[in-house]
Amino acid sequence: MIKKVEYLDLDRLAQDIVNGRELTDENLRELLCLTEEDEIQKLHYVARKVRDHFFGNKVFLYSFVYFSTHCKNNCAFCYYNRCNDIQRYRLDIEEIRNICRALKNESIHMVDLTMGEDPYFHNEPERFIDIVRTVKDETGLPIMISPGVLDDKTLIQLHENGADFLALYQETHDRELYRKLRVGQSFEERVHAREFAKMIGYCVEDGILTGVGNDIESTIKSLRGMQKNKPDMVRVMTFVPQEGTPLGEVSQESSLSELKIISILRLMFPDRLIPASLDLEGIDGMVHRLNAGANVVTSIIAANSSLEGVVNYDRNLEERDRDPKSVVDRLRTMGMEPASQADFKRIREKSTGKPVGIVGLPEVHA
Ligand code: SAM
Ligand code: MD0
Ligand code: SF4
Repeated sequence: MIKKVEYLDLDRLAQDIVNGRELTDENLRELLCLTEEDEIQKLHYVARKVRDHFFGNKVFLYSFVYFSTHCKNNCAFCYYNRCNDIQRYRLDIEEIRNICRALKNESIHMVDLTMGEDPYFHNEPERFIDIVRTVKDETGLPIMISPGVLDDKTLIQLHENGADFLALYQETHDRELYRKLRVGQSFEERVHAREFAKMIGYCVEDGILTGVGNDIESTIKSLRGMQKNKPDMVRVMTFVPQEGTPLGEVSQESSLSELKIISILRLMFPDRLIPASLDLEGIDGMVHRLNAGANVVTSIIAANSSLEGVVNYDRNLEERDRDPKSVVDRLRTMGMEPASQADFKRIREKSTGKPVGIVGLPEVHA
């Protein structure tokens, strides 16, 4: 599909995708198997053409607030799994309020409130609802929640109190691999939480890991699995082995596979949000991910913050360099710039099918 295709044809291929052409499994297989640098660059070129058709040079920026690193689960890939003997923290409401005050003056489109499946909040959801309400009151910004699996009632209450976006990544839609990664966690419950959230008016993000034992066929299963749930945002992250975890000794894959999958995600989800996470390779890594077709920058953390990311490429560095200003400065060198909040509102309204911020089931279009 990409092999031996000249740039002229690539523009036509990009136009076909914009016009609704769907990739077959055979196309996916061929793209995932690309190894020649010039063919991979053509894939990235087509992905950028498609992205630029829908978003121009505009990028969305999410601030990342990991407010509790306690977790009752033991995901084999995660530094914060309950069996890992690490320092953990849980922010109180005043610490969160202070973070919000700093956030207000930055060109951020959404605040991502993330936690481990911390029993302090999971057993008393009102505590989390209170945080969401506080962040909404303090910033007035759209809020993404990344809390792990929550029941329907709690998802409704959170949405009623200001949660706009649910991030809940399946990691893989290959059930056998899922069992090895999200140990002891229900595959169906995770899928249901995203489907229910979508139904009651959230925008939803699904994501997969690569370099975690996923072969080509497993990756195709995951790409199709994400497509089925019609997410508003889709991501892929390279698995980064974490000290003290069951997969800690696995050798880390280069980001080439992640970059290929970002471009493939762009061709499969042409008008959706696709992140370049700073968590993996910081701002230099952001450039490659945007050039592969991403259009969101996530895991933005203030320069003086001591908060964790999730993978934390900069855990042992003196200074964080993933603050909003550093991100925007680098975007500008690429001829890109932050989108407006109005752009973001339009995207969320298009996804939810109703004015954002209104709670309740979307009206059914006859
Ligand atoms: N506890 C919540 C959950 O598990 O959904 C939120 C925590 S954070 C958003 C978890 C996500 O970060 C995982 O779903 C995974 O995609 C990513 N992640 C965690 N550990 C990782 C690692 N070592 N390498 C790459 N991605 C990782
Ligand atoms: C990121 N550290 O985007 C964040 C995290 C959670 N919704 C996102 C994985 O890399
Ligand atoms: Fe806990 Fe989430 Fe990490 Fe799994 S990925 S161990 S649920 S914080």
